[in-house]
Amino acid sequence: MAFELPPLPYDYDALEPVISKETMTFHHDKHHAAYTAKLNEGVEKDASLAGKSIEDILANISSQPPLVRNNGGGYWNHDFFWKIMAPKGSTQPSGALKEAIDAYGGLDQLKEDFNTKGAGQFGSGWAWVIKTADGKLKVTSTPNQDNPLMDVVEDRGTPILGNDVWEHAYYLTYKNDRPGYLKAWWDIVNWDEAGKRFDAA
Ligand code: MN3
Repeated sequence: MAFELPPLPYDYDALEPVISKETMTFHHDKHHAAYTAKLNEGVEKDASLAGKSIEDILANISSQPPLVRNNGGGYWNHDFFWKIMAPKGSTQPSGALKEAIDAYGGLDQLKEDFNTKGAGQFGSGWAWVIKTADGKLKVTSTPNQDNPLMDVVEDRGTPILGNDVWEHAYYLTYKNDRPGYLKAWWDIVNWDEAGKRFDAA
């Protein structure tokens, strides 16, 4: 059974002006579609992967070639990314996640640390907020399409938030201003979805 490109949970222009319709269209229809197709190529080459969930594959990614690591990561990361965004200003942190953010040092501190990680990630990659095994929030980053579910990364945990800092995620609008993109992105966080993931982790 092949992995399928999940549809966006909103219209292509739903995240404007933070992320443009043009960026969303290329990012989903071209980039995410390509990761999905190449993941399926990798799965077809390895019978032991047949029927496995993407989460199972990622948890044992150290046994996989770069084709599966890069595209399995890209497949999962973008599905997660679409879901943890929502139209500008539509949600606010609440519940147990808000309490964890307060324990972390507050939302301003979380944003500052996340933006610093995202801006400092050399080349392409992702900035993350994860829930660690002790139930706390931690800010991390990973290169390329690696993510905190993989057994090859230093900081493992359940992703609560993640931002794509590959140039394809922002260059059409922000050009080389990655920090400006990171700052604006907080306006389109889907805090309801992030809270559900925090509760379930
Ligand atoms: Mn991307």
